[in-house]
Order: sequence, then C-alpha cells, then structure tokens
Amino acid sequence: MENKELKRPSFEATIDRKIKRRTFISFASFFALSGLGLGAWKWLYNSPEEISGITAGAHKPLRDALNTSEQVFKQVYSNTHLVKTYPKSMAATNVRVNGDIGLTDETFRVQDWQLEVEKEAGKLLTIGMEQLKKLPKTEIIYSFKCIEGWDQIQHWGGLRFSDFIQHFNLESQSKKAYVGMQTPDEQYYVGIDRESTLHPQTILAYEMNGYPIPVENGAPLRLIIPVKYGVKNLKRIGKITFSDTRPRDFWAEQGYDYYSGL
Ligand SMILES: Nc1nc2c(c(=O)[nH]1)N[C@H]1C(S)=C(S)[C@@H](COP(=O)(O)O)O[C@H]1N2
Ligand SMILES: [Mo]
Repeated sequence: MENKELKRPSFEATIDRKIKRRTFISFASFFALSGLGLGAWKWLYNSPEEISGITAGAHKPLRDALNTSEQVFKQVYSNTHLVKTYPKSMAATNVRVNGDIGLTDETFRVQDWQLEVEKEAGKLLTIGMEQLKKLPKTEIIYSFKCIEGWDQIQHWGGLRFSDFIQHFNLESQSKKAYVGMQTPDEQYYVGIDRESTLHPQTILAYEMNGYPIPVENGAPLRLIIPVKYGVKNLKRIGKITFSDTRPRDFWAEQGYDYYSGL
C-alpha cells in the first residue's frame, strides 16, 4: 500500500484555487446581471404603449416617467415663478423665423381673420382683433427658446391669456385641465396644461417689436408662452378649445415631450 502522506496544500495551490473561485464569481455575476438587464429590457419592450395619437406610442414606463416629471415641474414652477426679462434695447431686431406648418394656406387673409373659441361642444364664440386690442396691453422681452438649440431675446406685445379668459367670461371653461390651440387650417396644433396658460407672462400676442406681427412670425395673433419651449408657441391662432383630456399636439405626436416646459 502506498503511504498516503497527509500533505498540506502548497502555497501555489491555494493561490490557484482563489483565482479560480474569483474567476467563477466574476463570470457568474456577469451572467446574472446580463439576465437582469435583458429582463428589464423585455419588461419595457412588452409594457403597454400609450394611445399613439397623443404621445407617439411611447412605452408606458417611459411615458410615466415623463408624466411624473410633468407633475413635479407643475409644482415647482408655480405661477409665482417669473421668467427672466430684459431691457428693450436687448431685443433682437432680426427676429428668427422657424416653422411654417399651418401658415401656408394661400387663401388666408389677415384682414378677414377672426378668433374662434369653443365654449362647449359645437358652440363657438368669434372674436375680432379690435375686441382683443381693447384689453390692457402687456409687453414682454425675454429669451425665446427652441428645442432645436437656439434662443433669442425677443419683444412681444399683446393681452394676457388670463385677462382674455376673464374678459370673455371663460372662467368655467378654463377650469378644465388643458387648453388646445390650432391654426385656421388645422395643420399645426398644441395642447397646454391650464396652469401654464394662466401664467402671468403668457400672452396672446399681436405685436412684435411694437408693430403688428409679420405673417411668418404668426400674424395676426400668436401664442407667447415663456414657460414653454418654442414648439408650444403656436403662430396664427385660429381656434381655442378647453378640455380635461389632452388635446392633440403636433410635436407630441412625433414623440416630443408633451409638457415641453422650461
Ligand atoms: N403655426 C405654427 N406655429 C409654430 C410653428 C410652426 O411650424 N407652425 N413652429 C413652432 C416652433 S418649433 C418654434 S421654435 C416657433 C418659432 O417662432 P418664430 O418663427 O416666430 O421664430 O414657432 C412655433 N410655432
Ligand atoms: Mo422650435
């Protein structure tokens, strides 16, 4: 019989085992974490999509995250938070033009324009420019921001949206969660949370740099809403609606954030 000597493992052998164990742990963790990642991705991929009409069918968890940030922003940016304003001398004289969706109808005549307000389903109120100009004029010089990456200090004049609501007895309508606006040809349209429309710096503008707004910048009436990115500042307003559900929004339908707050 062989003499089985009780041998203590050599130093080298111990190191070798330790390395093997660590290698095993590394690989096991790698596979476990990969599995988690794949699972998370599958969970997101298989999660329900939102109704594609309003927000381009984002998967629900992503959309939920955006909607949660909307709630947070609404709390943080209450109507007491004012956007920074500048002296008139800083306003651009060469005002940028960006986007002409809803402005291409050849038959449109500024002189014949009237604003339509949907008081309730099928019941329209029509308002002429002279009526709007009777209300107190508010001017604002601020930094207009486009999500494409440019900004410019611009000077706009018009009436506060909140004054408009009061003057035309639209208080009950404006209790609804959203305001919708669209061009007369219905090619461009936005939906905005009521709080932002009632912000003291939100105006229905009819002047740019002290003169009637040029056609390409949204004549005769456009929205200037400094708490939002450019996309929500609809040019050439044709109709205003009120609703508790989100109105259609041109860029949200293309996948942009519906709230688009600054
Ligand atoms: N009717 C209409 N309004 C619109 C747009 C448009 O394409 N059509 N583009 C929006 C975008 S993305 C921006 S940045 C601003 C640009 O306004 P401006 O042309 O006066 O610079 O208008 C917004 N309002
Ligand atoms: Mo924009």
